[in-house]
Order: sequence, then structure tokens, then C-alpha cells
Amino acid sequence: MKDVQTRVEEVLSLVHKRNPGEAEFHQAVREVVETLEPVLEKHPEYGEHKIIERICEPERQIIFRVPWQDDNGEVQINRGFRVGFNSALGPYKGGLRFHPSVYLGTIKFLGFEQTFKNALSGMPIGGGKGGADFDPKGKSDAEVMRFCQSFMTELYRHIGEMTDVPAGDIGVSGRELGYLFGQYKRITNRYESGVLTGKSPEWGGALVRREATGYGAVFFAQDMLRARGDDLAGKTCVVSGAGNVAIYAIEKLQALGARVVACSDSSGFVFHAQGLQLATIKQLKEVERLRIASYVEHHPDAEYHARGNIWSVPCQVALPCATQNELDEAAARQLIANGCIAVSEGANMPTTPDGIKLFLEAKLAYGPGKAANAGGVATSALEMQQNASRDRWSFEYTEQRLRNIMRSIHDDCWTTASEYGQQGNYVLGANIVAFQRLAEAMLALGII
Ligand code: NDP
Ligand code: 2IT
Repeated sequence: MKDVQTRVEEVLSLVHKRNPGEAEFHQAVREVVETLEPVLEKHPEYGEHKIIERICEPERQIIFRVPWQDDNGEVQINRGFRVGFNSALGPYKGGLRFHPSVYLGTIKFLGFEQTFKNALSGMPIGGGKGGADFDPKGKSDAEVMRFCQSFMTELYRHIGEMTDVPAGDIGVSGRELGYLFGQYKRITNRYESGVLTGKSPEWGGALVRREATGYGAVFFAQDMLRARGDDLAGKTCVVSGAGNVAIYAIEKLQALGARVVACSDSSGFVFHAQGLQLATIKQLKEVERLRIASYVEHHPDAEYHARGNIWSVPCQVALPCATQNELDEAAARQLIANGCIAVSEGANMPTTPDGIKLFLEAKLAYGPGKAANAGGVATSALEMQQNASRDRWSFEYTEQRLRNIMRSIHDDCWTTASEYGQQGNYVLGANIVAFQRLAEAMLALGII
């Protein structure tokens, strides 16, 4: 038997060789695999059955052409993706991202994270992810509709409520899911509600799904603080992003008595010392689809910093809710120096490995995305449950289910980290809990 460290190094070099140039995927795998040594020591059968090697190789990867016509009649061509990463625990489940930066490596990193996150959620869902290098910014509704219809015209044959269930991610929310579902329904001649989640509550979507990722990340922050005898009331917070996750993180932080002083988009950030006015942000972003810079036109006492660094704003609690690698070592250092005590990741992999190292060394409460933002996909699983039973739950009941799920995720990570002698290390806890659930299911299902 090879020693565990050699095996871990071999896995990483194989992932590099098989997936050249996919830096985010390499990063996501390294972050997980490096924490698994103690569990591999304890369970040699995982090594014998090459569980990690199998988890790192997606079960299937689909790449397809998405042709569509813009409003000028010009033909446009994008590239679409869907990666079915792991179906040991349930049908592939995970969002679709529409952003010009999307390539296969983005989808693989997100699919890998999703596989662990979904296992950690405790719901019966496997891991998958998809998307396209399409940029919805500046496109008319009609263009977005034609793009979504063309995308689904290929995707429909690969998905299904028992096979693969997409949802939203960056650039994909209620509007896009409506067009996607409409085309799926038309092609298949089935009103198969459970094939997509994040649908509008008017036609098959679950209440609380829209709010769930942001709310969940705040619940996770609340539980991390509670474990230290503290809470969110009165805390000064910074939330990056101004999209779906950021907006509902701000909403729940404010409801729990925290003061949120800054948020951002890819152009810059706003700082509002007296606390952000969420109604303005919702109007600008959800209705008018404008840049966050416009916020200061409504609130002249706020400041806008074009291309500024939001992590320079002093805060006690930080929620990165925009995108991967948005919080680097220098930003982590600045947050710590400014007295930040908790970081809860609404985005996927927003902190760079050097940043994470600093957070762990400083022993602040650091909740990695695969734990802290699992509330979104967990509520998607609740939507699947409602669709399967043709039922509809109240907002209060669904939010309570989400609250309980976040508490369980927190407690599972906490207990496992303590068992492995690393109390308070949610990175180690999350990775080990998720890996063991996946490993046990994969052992039971045989070599497939
Ligand atoms: P949205 O598209 O609604 O919002 C994304 C926000 O992040 C926007 O403010 C956007 O600014 C900003 N952003 C996106 N890309 C970049 C970039 N490259 N650089 C700087 N800012 C950027 O997406 P979501 O809120 O749904 O997703 C945000 C994060 O949360 C992502 O990491 C996603 O994977 C993760 N997540 C989402 C879940 C969900 O349920 N939606 C569930 C779990 C995780 P701009 O408009 O200028 O591009
Ligand atoms: O990253 C994520 O967890 C999501 N984008 C949500 C996935 C889902 O299926 O709800």
C-alpha cells in the first residue's frame, strides 16, 4: 500500500495532467484533497477502491454549440456546457452559469464543489454544473429568450427529474429559468416541474428558494458566532456582490439587527455608513438591471468607489457573495487587521488559498462556501420534494426547514473538525463530512 501522502500527491498530479490549463478546477481539488489525509489513514478501503480518483473524474461532460440570432438578425454562437460530476447520492444537481468568462474549467470547479456541498447538505442529490460563455448584460429580453431556447434545445436530452436537475447561478435567475423551462416543456411535451429548480413560485417554484442562498449564508454566520458565544445583532457587515445571493444576505443580516455598510458589482463598490437601503438595491438590480454606481444618485450621502477594493471597508463580519477568488491574501490580511471576526462565503470559492490560510491561522470564524452557501441547493432539493408530491409549502415552514438544514451543516462540520483535533476548522470539517458520505455511497454501489 502506498502511503497516504504519496497517494494525495499522485491524485493532484493526475488531475493537472488530465485537465490542463483548468486552474480553478485544480485549486478546488487541491483544497479538498489536502485535508483528507487523516480520513484516508483511518479508512484504507477508500484508497483501495480509488474513491478520490473516481470523485475527481466527472461521470460525464457535455459541450455543445448554442447558435442564436440577436435583435439585428446577426447570428451569434456560444458554447454550452453540462458536467454530471457525481450521482452516488442522487441525480446530478447544480446551477447554470451564464458569464463570458465561463469555460470547461469553470464548470468543473463548480461541479466538484457542488458534489461536496450537496453531500454536506444531507439531501439526496448528486453534483453537477453547467452554463455558457453567454453574457446576459446589455441583452434584450427577446435575445435572452432566444438564447435560452437554443441552449435548452440541446440540453433537454441530457436532463430530467431523475437524471440531472439544473438551477440558477451567476447570470441565471427567474427570467432565464422561465425561458428554459418553457422550451423544455415544449420539446418534451411534459410539464415536468422537477426538472429545474429556482422556478418562479407562480408556476411550480418553491417559496424561499430565491432567498435561500443569502439567508443560509447568514444563518451559517449566526451559528459560527453562536459557537463563540456571540451573535450578529449590532455587527457591522460588508457583503460583496449585488446579485441574488448578496441581496438576500443583506436582507437577513438587516432583519437580525446587523448594519450592512457596503456591497458591490464588477464595476465598483458602494459604502453607506448609516447602512445600505436594500429597497434601492433591489430596484436597481432586480428590476432596472443597472450598475450599482446608480445607488449614490438615490442616496447622496453614500460613496461609490469605481474599481475599488470592498475588503478595505472595516467590518466585523464579511460575506463574499460575488465570484471565485475575489478575496485574496492582501484582502484577508486587511480584514483581519480591521478587526473582522467572521467570514461566511455566499459565493463559490471566493477566497484564494493564501487568504484561507490567513483566516485559519488567525482563528477567525471562517465558513467555506461549500458549507455556508449550501442553503440554496438544499432549498432546491425542497423544491424537488414539493414538485414530486405536487405540494406547496408556506414561506414560514420552508424557511424553518432551511434554518434546520443550515444548523445541521454547521454542527456536522463542527463535530467532525473536533473529532479530528481541529476544533473550529470548518474547512476540514466540511470536506471530511462530505467525503465520507460520498465514499460510503460509492463503496456500496460498486465500481461504476
Ligand atoms: P448573480 O448573477 O445574481 O450576481 C452576481 C454578482 O457578483 C453581481 O453583482 C456581479 O456583478 C458580481 N460578479 C459576478 N462575476 C464577477 C466578477 N468576475 N468580478 C466581480 N464581480 C462579479 O449571481 P448569484 O448571486 O446567484 O451568484 C453569486 C455567487 O454565489 C457565485 O459565486 C455563485 O456561484 C454563488 N452561489 C449562487 C447560488 C444561487 O443560488 N444563486 C447558490 C450557491 C452559490 P456584475 O453584475 O457587475 O457582473
Ligand atoms: O452553487 C450552487 O449551489 C448553486 N448555484 C445552486 C444550485 C442549485 O441546484 O440550486
